[in-house]
Amino acid sequence: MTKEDINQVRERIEILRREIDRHNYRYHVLDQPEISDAEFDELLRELQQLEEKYPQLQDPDSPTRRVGGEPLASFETLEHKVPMLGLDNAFSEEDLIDFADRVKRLSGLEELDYFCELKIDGLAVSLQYEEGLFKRGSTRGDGYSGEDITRNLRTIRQIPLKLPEEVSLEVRGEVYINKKDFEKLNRRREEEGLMVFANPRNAAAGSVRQLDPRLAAKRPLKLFLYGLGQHNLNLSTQEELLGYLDKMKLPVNPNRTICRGIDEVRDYVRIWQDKKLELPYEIDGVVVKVNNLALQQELGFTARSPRWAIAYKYPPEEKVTRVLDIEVNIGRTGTITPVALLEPVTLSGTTVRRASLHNEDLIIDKGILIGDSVVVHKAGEIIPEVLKVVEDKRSGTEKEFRMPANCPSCGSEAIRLSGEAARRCLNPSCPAQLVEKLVHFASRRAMDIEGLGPAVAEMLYNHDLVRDVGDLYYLNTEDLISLPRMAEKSAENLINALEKSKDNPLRRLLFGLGIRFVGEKAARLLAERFETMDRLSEASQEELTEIDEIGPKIGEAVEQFFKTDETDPVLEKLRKAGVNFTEPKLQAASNVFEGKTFVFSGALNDYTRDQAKALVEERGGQVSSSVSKKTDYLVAGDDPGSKLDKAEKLGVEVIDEAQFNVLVS
Ligand code: 0OX
Repeated sequence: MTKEDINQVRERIEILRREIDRHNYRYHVLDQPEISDAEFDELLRELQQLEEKYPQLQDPDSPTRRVGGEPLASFETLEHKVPMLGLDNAFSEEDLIDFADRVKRLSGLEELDYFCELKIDGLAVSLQYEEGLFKRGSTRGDGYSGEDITRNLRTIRQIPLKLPEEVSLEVRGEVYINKKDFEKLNRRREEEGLMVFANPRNAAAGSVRQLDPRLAAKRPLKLFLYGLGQHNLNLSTQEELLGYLDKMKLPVNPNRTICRGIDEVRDYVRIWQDKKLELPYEIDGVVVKVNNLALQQELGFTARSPRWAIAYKYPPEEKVTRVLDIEVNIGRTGTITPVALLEPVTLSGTTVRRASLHNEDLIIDKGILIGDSVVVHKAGEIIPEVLKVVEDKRSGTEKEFRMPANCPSCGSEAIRLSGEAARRCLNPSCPAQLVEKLVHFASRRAMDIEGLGPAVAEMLYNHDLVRDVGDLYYLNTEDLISLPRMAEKSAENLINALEKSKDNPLRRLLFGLGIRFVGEKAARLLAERFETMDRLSEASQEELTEIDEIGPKIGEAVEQFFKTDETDPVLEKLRKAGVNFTEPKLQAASNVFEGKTFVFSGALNDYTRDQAKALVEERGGQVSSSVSKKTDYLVAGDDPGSKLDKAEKLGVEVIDEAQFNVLVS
């Protein structure tokens, strides 16, 4: 290889690294991807291959080097040159005014500007950059030294490994997990019999403090940065500081504002009291800071916290209610979960009647008895959770709950497998599991069979009409009408919904079949790669795990599923009934979208961004990454984020995925 050749490779590598960094930033920080996931993977793969072939051109700060190395035995300690102090709290508007009065008194100023930021409920971290390169990062610890979590932080794609300028500085912020991601993570953990996290904050803290960076990389960690530690920048206000972090392509929360005087702060705090429920992440208040940095310095710190900032804390939405009873629920994989039946209470706008208690250890740890008064809230503002028992309210009549030694549905032994927190019923013909399987199969994100909820599924089973999902397609209206409380119209609707569901793409069927560890994403990846059920059923471990993101655990579960004796008869029933076993390729269509511009925001259930874009383009339309007056439709998926606000402001038509489906069909 000549010198020119190697120079050409070097140049290509540099272009790839820059491009990958740019796309990472657009995707993870701006939420405005320009290219599809597949195109991004292609760039990354090309870079990986070149770096493997030319080891002399490797670079520890290359975007290919985000995860690496063996699990640690423990974390090293890193000292904070500038202490990472906590914040003083304000719990009322009076406390806010007291804070402002103190600032006025100490500064001698009558009027001054404050800067308000949302208080992210996560884990404080510090990141150190040297000459523009991310060198190390740590937790807050005791404020003077924390744990070296560099390798975990490197896995967070929002953290640039290289800044646009060669500056040396320490930035501080909060690592967090989105509410929906938290829910998904816990659902998966529950399925796997692992301990669930109590709230998004604990999930974020547990993940960041995970000793194996490869596991940390799988957690949906995100962060916002809001301050500096050691640095030699010349900045004059907090507003400017955050603008500078933005310019350095670091993730900064866009919901921030300058307030002229404490009255404006109070208004801001009031607005977010309700609006916080619309955010995709949890906040526990608003951080109010003196905007002028010189004045901040002048005001200085007490032993515990800065005098120039305060955290206005929203009261947590907690209520006291009673545990009327504890029942157990059997999931579709046999997990036996205790559930508290509560005296109904309203929390974050909905009536709560049940709360999962997850497993027996948790009941013992919290000391929950049947009949107890308990404090409840919604973890991640979504999931009802029993926080603690109000022991003072005990009357002595409360009863201890005992986890059943046998499955209450089929009587098989409820086994606690080693390393699992949950008990399981291992009987594959357990009625409760079969009913849950039917419910999952029919759920919106799977086969979307309207009218087949838990009550109907249970009746179908109890009346010997259905034993597995294959039997559903052999039901007729008469069968259904014979069920108690099933009107003719409902029966017809259900038959129609079943008929319609036969045309679902393979990915929905695969997800619906409830193969262990195969969630929606894995189902889609498998369907896209193998295109038919037959090809998938014959795929080897190697072929399965060739797909990025399909690891050995999923691979084995898929292989096992097709090997199990019970699977074949079910698939045969489905096939004979005419249920679609293929994943359709994107179809060509007419130019119905000519001149129309679409913007996608948030996650779609049925399509990857790439597929959705292709659907629009095949119909003569255009897809743009940002909303403007020229946008014709904003397609809002889950967690649509700021684009939705912008679309609403500009009067752009907002449609959901179902409406998009109608437009393309
Ligand atoms: C937050 C948050 C926390 C840090 C030390 C002095 C000011 N959780 O979102 N802290 C701060 O600033 C403190 N800002 C925030 N936005």
